[in-house]
Amino acid sequence: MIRSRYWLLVAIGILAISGVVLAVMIPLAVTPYGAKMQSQTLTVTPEPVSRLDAPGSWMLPTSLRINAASGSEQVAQYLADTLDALGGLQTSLASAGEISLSLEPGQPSEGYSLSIGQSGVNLSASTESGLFWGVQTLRQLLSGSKSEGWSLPNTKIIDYPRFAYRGAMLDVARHFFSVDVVKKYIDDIVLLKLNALHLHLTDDQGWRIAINGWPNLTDYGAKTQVDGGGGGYYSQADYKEIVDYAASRFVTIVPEIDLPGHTNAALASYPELNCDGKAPELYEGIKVGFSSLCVDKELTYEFLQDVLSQIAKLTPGPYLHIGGDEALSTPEADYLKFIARVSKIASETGKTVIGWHEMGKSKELPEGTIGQYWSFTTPREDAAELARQFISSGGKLILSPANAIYLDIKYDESSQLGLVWADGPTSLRRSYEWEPLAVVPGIEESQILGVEAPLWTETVKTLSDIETMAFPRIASAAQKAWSPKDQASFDAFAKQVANLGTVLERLGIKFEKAAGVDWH
Ligand code: TNX
Repeated sequence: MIRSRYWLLVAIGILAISGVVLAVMIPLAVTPYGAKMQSQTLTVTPEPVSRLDAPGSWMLPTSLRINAASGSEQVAQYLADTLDALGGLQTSLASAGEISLSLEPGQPSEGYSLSIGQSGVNLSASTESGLFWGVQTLRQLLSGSKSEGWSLPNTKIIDYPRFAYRGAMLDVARHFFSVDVVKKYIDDIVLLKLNALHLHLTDDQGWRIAINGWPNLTDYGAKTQVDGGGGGYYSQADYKEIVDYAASRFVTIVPEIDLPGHTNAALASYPELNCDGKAPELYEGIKVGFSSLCVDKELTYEFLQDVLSQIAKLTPGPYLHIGGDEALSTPEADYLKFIARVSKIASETGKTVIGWHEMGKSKELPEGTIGQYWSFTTPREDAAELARQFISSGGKLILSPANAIYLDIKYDESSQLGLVWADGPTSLRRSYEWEPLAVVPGIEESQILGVEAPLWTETVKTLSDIETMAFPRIASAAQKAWSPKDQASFDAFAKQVANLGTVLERLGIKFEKAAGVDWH
């Protein structure tokens, strides 16, 4: 009797203790990647470094005040505009508020910490860029509607990027895109905390930036694009407008003048740039590797001195990209002579030079030249060796593995847009399942500057085409670039992407309902 009562008490005790433990654990349950039981649909992409949810959510008052610490007014205004655009809220900047932005030293570069609770939102960072990325997290955590109001889940997030360079590339040469389209793409990519936009400004099909002293480049060489339809170019004032807009979104513009191949538009504009003095026809097809600047003419270097110094002067960011890819009609010895000379001209502008990985053939690269790797996630031919050459000359790598994050490759056989090389089609799964450190054997984490997702535009003609090819695969590139090394499985990532789809829809960003995602 006494014994059985004893066991009954023990059993009740165990039940009571486990009940308390469960009650505490369930609301706080954290998966290794931070997705919570309570708010599983309100995931953030790229996945934050750490996240701890609490039960419940905070309803935003319709009349909302943001308290912006001095130095953070620009980000606060961006947040206010973003919130007001949802509908149903009226946001103002004030000396006290439900949302507070503060600048405090001590957090990692571009990092932020965010806490959402019953009294509102606290966002802090060491720099404005950190606050800006924290605001992007907030945008993805919002749920609700204009009529029912908006809420944010109770949570604490600590977050910072794995890599300093997180890029997208837009080819404005194969098809030209207006200043407004480029600005919209900048607005789109910051949602994923990308901080660089590489503009491929020149190619065989068109020269897209005005250069003082060389008017034919734009009067003539900009009039074409793939399959006709006119082309176009940026005046220097247009380009300035783009770099300024990008800077207001903490995005660095990386200009590329592709040399010595991919230069038919320039060669067509100036006969004297050709070795035989004869200008080729303008070109509107999609072949590569048939054009080359004349390596032995002094005029070539006078031309490039003008081009590169003017572009450098117009560009506030630290980088100048000089291409160097697919120079298939430049003999190897000429290529080496040319790269040594032009990379020196480029670095004398004061910028850090970037080149596609073929430039690693040169043993005379300026110290610190960055290589952009575009072979596959498992390197083909001598790509890894060429990439390592940049490391040997004190530089780092930007990784753009073509079989994973070339956004111009078809999603599947039925895709209307896109090309099919690079082992394509490229599913969302394939864009996600790779690890930056495993691409080029023999390099270290610190030798990777970052990750960039290029969008070549042979088949891409409009903003809607751009967005559909980029989203959602660009989210894979963003997660590789931002989130810590041991990343969520594809299945967990697919859940994030499903939530991202809701956010994209709310923001009016087009996307492909790619296979592998249970779209809401
Ligand atoms: C390769 S990869 C290119 C581009 C093409 C692209 C199409 C590289 C540096 N160059 O010229 O547009 O493939 O996917």
